[in-house]
Parts: sequence; structure tokens; C-alpha cells
Amino acid sequence: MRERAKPPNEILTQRKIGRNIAQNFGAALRRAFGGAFMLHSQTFVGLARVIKLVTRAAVTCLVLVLVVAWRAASQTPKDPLDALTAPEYWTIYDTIRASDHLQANARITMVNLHEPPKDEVLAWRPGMAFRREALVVILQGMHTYEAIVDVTGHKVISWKMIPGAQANLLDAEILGIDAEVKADPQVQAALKKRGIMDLTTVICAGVSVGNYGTPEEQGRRIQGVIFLDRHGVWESFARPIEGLTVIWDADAHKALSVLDTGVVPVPQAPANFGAGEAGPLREIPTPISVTQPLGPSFKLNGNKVSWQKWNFHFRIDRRVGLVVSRLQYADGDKVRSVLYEGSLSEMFVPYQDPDSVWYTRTYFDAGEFADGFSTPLEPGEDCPDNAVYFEQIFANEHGIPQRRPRAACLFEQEAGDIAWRHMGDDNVVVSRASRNLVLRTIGAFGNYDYVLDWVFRQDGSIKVRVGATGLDEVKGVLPRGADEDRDGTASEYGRFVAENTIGVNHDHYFSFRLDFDLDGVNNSFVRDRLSTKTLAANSLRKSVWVAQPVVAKTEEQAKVKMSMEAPEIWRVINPSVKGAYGYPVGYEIMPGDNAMSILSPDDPPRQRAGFTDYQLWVTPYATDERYAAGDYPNQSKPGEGLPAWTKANRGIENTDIVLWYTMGFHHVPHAEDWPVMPTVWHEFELRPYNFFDRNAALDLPQ
Ligand SMILES: [Cu+2]
Repeated sequence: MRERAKPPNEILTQRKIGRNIAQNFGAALRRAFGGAFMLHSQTFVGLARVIKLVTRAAVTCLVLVLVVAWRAASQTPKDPLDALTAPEYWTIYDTIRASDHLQANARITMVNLHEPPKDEVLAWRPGMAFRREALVVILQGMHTYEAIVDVTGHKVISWKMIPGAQANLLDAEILGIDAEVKADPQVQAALKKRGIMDLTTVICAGVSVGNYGTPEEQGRRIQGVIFLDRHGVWESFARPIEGLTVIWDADAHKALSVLDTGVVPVPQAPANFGAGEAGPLREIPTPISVTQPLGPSFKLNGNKVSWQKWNFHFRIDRRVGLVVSRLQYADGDKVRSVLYEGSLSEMFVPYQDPDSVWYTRTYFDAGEFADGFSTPLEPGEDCPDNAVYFEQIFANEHGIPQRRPRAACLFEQEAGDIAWRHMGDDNVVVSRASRNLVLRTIGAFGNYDYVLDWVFRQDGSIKVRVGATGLDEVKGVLPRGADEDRDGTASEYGRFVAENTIGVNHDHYFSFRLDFDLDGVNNSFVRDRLSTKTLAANSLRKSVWVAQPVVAKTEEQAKVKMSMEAPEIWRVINPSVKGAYGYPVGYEIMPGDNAMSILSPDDPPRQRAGFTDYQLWVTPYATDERYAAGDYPNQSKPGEGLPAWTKANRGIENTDIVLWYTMGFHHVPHAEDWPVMPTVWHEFELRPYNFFDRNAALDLPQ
């Protein structure tokens, strides 16, 4: 990957006009050059705006040069942590098939980069060779297997069955049971009872069901079928066929049980929200121009980004989305390490309805499905006009590489934020505007879409944000609204969001894995406990509070719950590196709005999502500890992931440590959630804390 050429782009006239030009321009290119245009690994929007300043011919030449460069780059990994490339996926495909392990009925549920050992990556320098391995998860017969493929050597270097594990469910499997389910006479009878004779528009989605320890769940791959009707709407989640579910045995290809709790008409409330379907549109606001006449101020080298003293590598992972690695900050003439790696680790969305056709809906969206990252980003809507886009390559259930255009975007944002300011004694204000660099991807998991942002700031801080949008998962009910639900039965576990439509209560949790390497690998975790200090009886002031730093020596001492009554500041430090005033260099993990699970400790979904018991955990780095609820949360047993790993109560002081921060919120749906939810943001920050000797943004030019 070359540094992106700086087009003479005056980004933006009016957005809509620009987009139309871009679309026409793209179509012209596709007509002229066939599929080649679609193969570039990155593209940039705002291309149309270039047209204002240069001739169409000149732009065509520029694009062609870039397409050739990006295409070449996407074929060959340049960095040990680059995502697998299309040729590498094909090598894996051929190697697995040439081995004597694979049976005809095998389904490949995941192919991912198997990261090289951390010390190898840290010792690597550009130009040196590096290892390329893939982790392949295979569902074969009743069992889940893991293979490690040496991509460079074209060989399977390990193949093992994972006892008791159920591989993730891909969309191919979730929707692949549709015909078999519809062929079941009991299902047909249940649908007929509801007056549904034409099954063509009926969707049977076999999603995860969890694990309640019942005999029928054990040793079987099972799916819970949600019935939806796509008739008349774009979004079938708005049309639940209520009161019916099937527990499906994926191995035996048959229903273990068909549950019918009674007929509820399919809700018919308006549910479309596309252009022209939402009613009259408001007045278009006057244009705002975002202009970067000299192009972006970040530099790209493959998947390495450098911008305003930051530099980092990133890739788009199929399971967890963006993986930011080797995050460094240039401090004077020193390039200082902040994070070795950071990414989402797991999500958990338990619905709160005990109904026999609903209680199984407790989704671990990353680990149970691993099919949501990423969706194609809509230029000008999902990302601003000055964004650069990145393509994602991943493998389908056969291991065949797939392309996802515009799977991530990178852009600079100057949104009126203030880096710092002060009005001095002479009433003169000294102030600096701040600019952010945003790396974004959006995952879609059934009804929900999650926007995931890494926001890099000029003062050395980083915000990690998740925006939840999409649809509530809804239940069809007989009453039209709250007025008709006189005894409250229909809305006991949710609220009306539309006629005959209940948005069922639920939680969202997002666990992030943050492998800090502050000025080196060996770090510690400090809890600054703020506590009340009572002053002497003869004092006029009776109390103050003091901050008492406590270094967590073991994993047990670093399991933390947020509390407003017993506040703490959480810091990662490097005890061996001191700042100008004698304090160890550090970063604060500053939580934002958050929630903790209020499910009872003996509730199986809570036990399977044990990571939600604390907002923060700290573990010593271990190569195979990547996912907070374990590698295989589909039908998992209680206590996997963080609770299991930390049982050993390992030492975490002055060693290579990983922080696990979970943020979440309780969601009681309401009318404004429908028919599509306004994006709800939650975030946390990583902030330098004695890492620099002064405000790191003091050098911002005016
Ligand atoms: Cu929600």
C-alpha cells in the first residue's frame, strides 16, 4: 500500500450533488473497466468533488494508477498483523482440502489470522520475513475442530477437536434451515392456524439458544427458530409471527420441539423507513462545506496509519471488527508505545422475557455469530465526505474469500471541539481547536447495527465509542397499545413501540480487550481509591477526600465494579519509567455511562456472560485469551472466558497485562425507537496520566 496520493480535492460542494456525480462516475468506471474498479482495497469518497478542479480524464488516470497500486497491495501482506489476503484465503482453502482431515459435510465457520507470537511481532521490522498462519474453525459431523494452517508453507500444522464446543452460527446456517423447517408438518399446521398459507414470504431464522443444562441441549447443535413474515415490508423483523418457535436439531435436521403458545396476528404497523416511505421530509439544511484542499493529513502505508504524532496498524477482523495494534505516540524524538492491541472482545444482548418462545434470546453477537463485521459503509451518510474507505476480505462457509467494499473508513473530524482554552488576567483568550482522527466500522447483527469508532485525539487520548442503532427486537401482541393492555400482561416485559408491537426489554454489553504496553511490555494496574478523610475535631472543615493508589498484585485484586459511593481512578502504569515529577508513566481508563447486570447470579445467561460481573478485569497476557466469554460462546457452559481464566488468580504486577473493560446499557424500548432507532452512543476513554510531562496538545498551532 502506498501513501495515498493527495488529490487536489476541494472536498465538497453540496453533498447530494457530489454523491450523484460520484455514483455516475463509479458507474462509468465500472462500465469501462469491468470488475477492476471493485477490486481496490481502499477507495475514497469525495472523488466526485475532485471533478470540480480537474478534468475527468485526469481523474480517470489518477484512479487507474491508484487502483493498480491498491490491487497489488491487497494481494500481499506487508505486516505480520495484516488480515489474511484473498490469495492467502485460497491457499488455506486448497491446503485444508488437500489434507485428509476434511469430510464432505464440513462447514468452515471461521477463518481468521492466527497472530504471530507477540515477541515476534515486536521484534519485526519492515523488510523482514514474518510468519503467516490462519486459525480455521470447522464444523464437521457433531464436532467442532480447530486447524492452524501455515499459509506460507501450505500445510496444516495442527488439527484438533474441541470437546464440547459448538462453533459459531453463520448466516448460511441460520437461514439455511428455512426449507427444512417449513417442511415440518407441525410448523405448517401452526402457520396454517395463523392463516399463513403462502410460506414463500415466511422467514425461519435459526438463531442461538444458549444452554440451560437440559438433557436435550447436551451433545447437540441446536438452533431456536424465529418466524418472520417479509410480506409488504423491507424489514422482516417488524413482522414477527408470534407465539411460535422451533428448537431445531442441526445435526439431525429435525425439530426437537415445536412450541405454539397461541395465535397472535402479525403486527401490521408501518415499518418502512426508506426514502419516500417516512412521510414528508423536513427542509434540507443549508450546506456545510468540509474542505481539505491539500488532502487528508494522515498518511497510509498499507494498513499502517500515521497522523498527528500517532501511528498504529489496524485490520478488520470478521469476529470482532476493528483490531488496532502497535499504537504509538511520537513524543519529541521518542516513539512511545501505548497499546500493543485493542479491540472489541465480545457482545452480549440478553432479552428479558420469560415467555417460552422468548427466553432463549440472549445473544453473544460477536462470538455466537461472528458474521456481522462488517457492513458496507454508505458514503456521505455513514462516514463524511472526506473519508477514506477500506475493503475487507473474509471467508464464507466454504472457505471461499469474499469481498466487502467500504468495510471501514478513516477520516479527520473537526467538529467544533476545543482542545484547551483559558481567558487570562488581561481578558485575552488563548484557545486551540482540536481535530480528531476517526476509524470506523459498522457491524450488523440481525435487527441491530453497531457503529464502532476509535477516535484518536491530539492530546494523546483515545475515545472508543459504540453507537447502537437498527431495530428493537419486537414481539407481536393482541392489544393495540398501552390503553388496551388493561392488565399490563402484554407489556410486562417491554413497551409498545408501534401498534400491536412490543419492543422487549434487553441489555447491551460490549467487552473490550486492551493490551497495554506503556513504554514497554511490563505494566501494572493501579486503583486510586478516593476516600473520605475525617479531619480533627477542632477543624472548621470536617472532611476532605484523598486519593490512595493501590497496585493490584493479582487478578482477584483487579476485578472492579464501578461505584459512585466508592469512586476510583483506574490507571495502567509502567512502574519502571518515571515522568518529570517522579510518578510512573500511565494511562487512565475513564469509563463513561455504564450498566451492570442485574440478572440473578444463578441465571444461566448471566453465568455464560460472566465477564459482565465486573466492569474491569486485568489478566496477564496469554496468547489464547482473546474473547471475554470464551472462544465458543454458542451453547457455552457457565463461567467460560474471564471467570475461568482468572480462577488461577495469577500475578499481574509489573508484567505484560491485558485490561478488559465492559460497557453496557439497559434498554427499555419506547416509541422513538421505531421503526429504526436513533443512534445511542456509549463510550470510554484512554487518557494519558503522567505519561507526558505537560499537556500534550500544548504544541497545537493556532
Ligand atoms: Cu437495544
